[in-house]
Amino acid sequence: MLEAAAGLDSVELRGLVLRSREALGALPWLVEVITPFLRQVGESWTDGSLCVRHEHLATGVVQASLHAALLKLTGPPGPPEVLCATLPGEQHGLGMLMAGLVMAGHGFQVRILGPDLPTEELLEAITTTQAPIVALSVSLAGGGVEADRQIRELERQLPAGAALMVGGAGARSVRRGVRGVIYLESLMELEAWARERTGKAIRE
Ligand code: B12
Repeated sequence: MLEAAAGLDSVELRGLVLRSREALGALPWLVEVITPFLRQVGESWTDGSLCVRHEHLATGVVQASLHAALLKLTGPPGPPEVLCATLPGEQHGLGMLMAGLVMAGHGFQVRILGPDLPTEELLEAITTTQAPIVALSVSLAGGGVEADRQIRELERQLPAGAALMVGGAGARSVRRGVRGVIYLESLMELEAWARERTGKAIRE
């Protein structure tokens, strides 16, 4: 996959992504293929072996395949509902899509509100949908005291009955995190959380 990205071969990359999705279940695909691939892209970008154009092409292919997988899993409307987003200023949106996909696999009605979402927009969306879960993804680049401050402020303003879930490489790290927020370290932890909550195994 890295070779296809380096060669700007989006057709080959799309084929590899789709074939691995078909060969594996949703969770192993995300954990064993997509996550390491994105991390490799990040490392190659840092060491200069890939440039922005390669990263953008790779990200675009992955993003499209995650959206396609999400569409396939979307069932009839109804509870449990979840809103997925990232904090203002956070442009890394793939973790949010991956978390959404795991939850959709468990029968959650997932609404993707996208990255870099203003707090007031998110609060309006929670009020409109009355979703009980709001899942946020915080990247390595986005995590830190400012993200914690935004999360604390959001938690304080949440309507009754709504809970905030936060994950991603920058979500908490060594920081203590914000009281009242559900922190989950990985997609595996999310899968276990969703299984316990719904009593259902993940749909493929
Ligand atoms: C693609 C990418 C971008 C794209 C994002 C496009 C998009 N549509 O998402 C763009 C080009 C926008 C971008 C920009 C930047 N990026 Co960037 N990016 C990446 C890259 C290659 C992949 C990101 C990704 O999707 N990762 C997905 C997974 C792999 O991330 P994860 O957070 O570990 O999440 C996993 C789990 O924690 C969990 N999870 C995630 N979210 C959630 C949520 C819940 C609820 C749960 C339960 C679980 C969960 O599931 C994930 C999969 O297993 C990473 C490399 C990397 N290692 O991640 C760099 C990386 C994150 N970026 C980096 C940097 C520096 C930047 C910029 C500052 C660069 C710049 N100078 O402009 C900007 C910042 C933009 C901003 N303000 O947000 C650095 C951060 C380093 C650091 N320590 O700060 C990284 C690590 C690259 C590197 N090696 O240097 N980036």
